[in-house]
Amino acid sequence: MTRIFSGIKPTGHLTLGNYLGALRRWVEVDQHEADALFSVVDLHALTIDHDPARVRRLSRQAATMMLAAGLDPELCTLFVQSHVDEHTRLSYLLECTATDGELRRMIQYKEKSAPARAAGQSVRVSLLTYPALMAADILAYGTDEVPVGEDQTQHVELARDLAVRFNQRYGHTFTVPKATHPSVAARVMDLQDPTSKMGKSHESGAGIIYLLDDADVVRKKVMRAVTDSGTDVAYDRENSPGIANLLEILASCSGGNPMEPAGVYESYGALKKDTADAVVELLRPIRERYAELAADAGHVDEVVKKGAERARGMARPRVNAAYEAIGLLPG
Ligand code: AQP
Repeated sequence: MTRIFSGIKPTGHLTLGNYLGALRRWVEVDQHEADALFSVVDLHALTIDHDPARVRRLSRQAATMMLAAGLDPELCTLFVQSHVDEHTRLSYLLECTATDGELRRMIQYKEKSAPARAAGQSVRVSLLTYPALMAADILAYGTDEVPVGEDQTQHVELARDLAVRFNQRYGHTFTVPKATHPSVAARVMDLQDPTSKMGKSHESGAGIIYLLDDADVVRKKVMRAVTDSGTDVAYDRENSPGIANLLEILASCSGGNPMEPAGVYESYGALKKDTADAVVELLRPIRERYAELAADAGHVDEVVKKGAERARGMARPRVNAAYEAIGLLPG
């Protein structure tokens, strides 16, 4: 059976991008068809300035949201990354396999370190080494496939390179994984800036639809979405990114193709109204289930505790084998 690993970083409230780009497919397809592990990758939230209480709160919230969206602990393994030590144990070996040039080339590193430097702030070493930890998340489980949004492709490519290099140098230890993406909405864009992705840690939330936004807030955000000055509703990512983004969101919510509704609308307003309605309907059951689950934090804690035990059992033999292969004396 195909082994799948993917994760969500608790750096903000989960967004429509997280859902359409990743979570929905984990729920609808991956947990049914594969041996799937899904993790709240909390260690990755420590690579930038963070508030400890907020990270803890967002970690539980992310696990709750993953359950509310439909992950079923009977069908998949849901756990918190820091509860399974094998991730950090393996990460060090992969830092010893990667080069600093490789890590410096990562787009997310460049995008996140440049503004910090420009503002005279220091950059944490972990922001540079984060892809080695992400490679460890993936490789520890003998993962075949990593279902992610397009923004994560480069990191999965690095995990592939490190697996191949490690296997060549020290003997076959890791499965070489590949990234998979949804066919529509692999990159949901910010409604106020449709040339940048909808990211949960952006400071202004005006262009971001959070999964917990209520119907009125969703409607306001979609109706105020930035569009170009024309009137034609055509699917053209390059010249009309705002409209293309709305068409993708609408198609993704209703399971269609963004080209189809493009010809149907005669005004931007009508497209926005239908998109808002589709998003509201998509999120309604998730918000309702979230409210039930959030009232019982003990249940969520129990689910992730059991998930961590299962994950540990899966990761430990491979990580121990990697320690031995690289030349460390067994303890
Ligand atoms: N806008 C998006 N469109 C499609 N997919 C997306 N994902 C995130 N944003 C979009 C996918 O969601 C999964 C979990 O993402 P993550 O939490 O690991 O971190 P990220 O990719 O860095 O997401 P964010 O929301 O943009 O976080 P910040 O703002 O903290 O960097 C991944 O599969 C991701 O591809």
